[in-house]
Amino acid sequence: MEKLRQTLKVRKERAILVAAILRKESIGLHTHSDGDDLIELTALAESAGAVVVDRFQQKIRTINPTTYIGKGKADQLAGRVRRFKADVVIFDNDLSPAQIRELEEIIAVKVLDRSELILDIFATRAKTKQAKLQVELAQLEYTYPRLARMWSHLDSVAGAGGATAAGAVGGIGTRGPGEQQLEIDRRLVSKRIIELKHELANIDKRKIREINGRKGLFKICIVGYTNGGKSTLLNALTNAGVLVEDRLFATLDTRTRKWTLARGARVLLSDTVGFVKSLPHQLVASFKATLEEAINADLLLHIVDVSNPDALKQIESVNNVLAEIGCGESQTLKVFNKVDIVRKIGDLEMLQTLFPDAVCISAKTGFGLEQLSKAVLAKYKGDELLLQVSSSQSNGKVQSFLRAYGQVLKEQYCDGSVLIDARLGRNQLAGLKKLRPETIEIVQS
Ligand SMILES: Nc1nc2c(ncn2[C@@H]2O[C@H](COP(=O)(O)OP(=O)(O)OP(=O)(O)O)[C@@H](O)[C@H]2O)c(=O)[nH]1
Ligand SMILES: [Mg+2]
Repeated sequence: MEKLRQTLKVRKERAILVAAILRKESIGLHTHSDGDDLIELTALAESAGAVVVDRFQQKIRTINPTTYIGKGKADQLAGRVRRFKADVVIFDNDLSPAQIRELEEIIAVKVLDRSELILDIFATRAKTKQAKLQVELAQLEYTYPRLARMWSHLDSVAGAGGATAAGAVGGIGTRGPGEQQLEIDRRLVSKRIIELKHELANIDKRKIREINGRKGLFKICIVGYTNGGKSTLLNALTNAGVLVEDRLFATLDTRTRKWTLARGARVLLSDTVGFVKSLPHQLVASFKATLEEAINADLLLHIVDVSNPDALKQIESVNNVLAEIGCGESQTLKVFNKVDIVRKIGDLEMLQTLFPDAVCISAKTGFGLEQLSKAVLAKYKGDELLLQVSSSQSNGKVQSFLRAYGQVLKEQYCDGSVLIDARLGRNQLAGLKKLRPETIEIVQS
């Protein structure tokens, strides 16, 4: 198993990056400028520890079923691999096992696709036991269908993690293990997958118990594209001391801290793993326990790095992942971060037109945090109700509650009771009811 994971590592290897972009002539829509795919892939490859030596962008009309890019282009790529002494070629696209096999034969070095690269980054970053198990499961599930390739690969590619162009691949024809060995390996992998699922299910249960223990508290989870500034925001609001790095996927687990919005309004704030475009489905599935915080949140703060020219596409990617984990309908507040380094004001204005309720902040300088706190407080309270509450004068808790969480407008005392006119957020109504006042009348909602 260890051998299998080693194969996918790209640490310190010389990498050539390839993005094959399907021409969408019929639609005539340009959703991003040329080169964007490689900017993100470069950041991902560097995050994994690879040294990017060359980049190759190819517009294609159709996907070649055997080699993804055209055969001629694959030959050109082989030439560049020799010229730059590359050890690995990383595609921005997701390739089929057969396509990878074919490409490796032509290019003569290891070929990885985008999902394998992301899985490798997660493997490098995983620190907690839970994260390690989650990544191992995702890697095994993703590579399981590729097992035939992996094993032939191990035999033919010289030393995973340190292969050089010279003599790297002996070709698929020199496949090492026979079919029987392959079958044994498959069985080992599926056994390990079952074990991992079992272990993770236990962690999952513990996590759910932990979250249930926080019932009654208002839970907020910061979500967003990786490197958007989620951990920086958690630190700025709660002094959490979470690691912040200008690197993709700095955070792989979830931290939860108490955050005081205003008098009487204490909430729980969590920071979690970041998302990225086309996050491998297996990874999202196995990170379910980590994402449990987002799934159970009363409010999601969707943080957007508005200094990134791809901000809008990143919002879409995050929405897709949220829908995948079942948070598509959750109450969300958009937070536009990094306004201190926005270069194109026009882009920010366009985003503000699309999302007029978004709050602009800089988690780094502290700009806008006060306004964010107010906006969150409004969500915490819910829409404001005008109430008339009657309570026994001996039950002082009702009055204190209304003073702390709402706004008392009038108090009238008669016959041992007090009649209070007050404003209160809809979400606080349950708390008020628990204190058992004599009557609650909603005068206006
Ligand atoms: N200029 C500027 N930089 C920021 C701001 N917020 C965060 N950053 C920087 O952006 C980088 C990423 O910040 P993180 O807080 O680690 O981002 P994250 O969303 O937690 O990222 P992952 O955990 O990797 O998904 C760091 O270098 C931060 O210093 C901001 O408001 N302005
Ligand atoms: Mg983080």
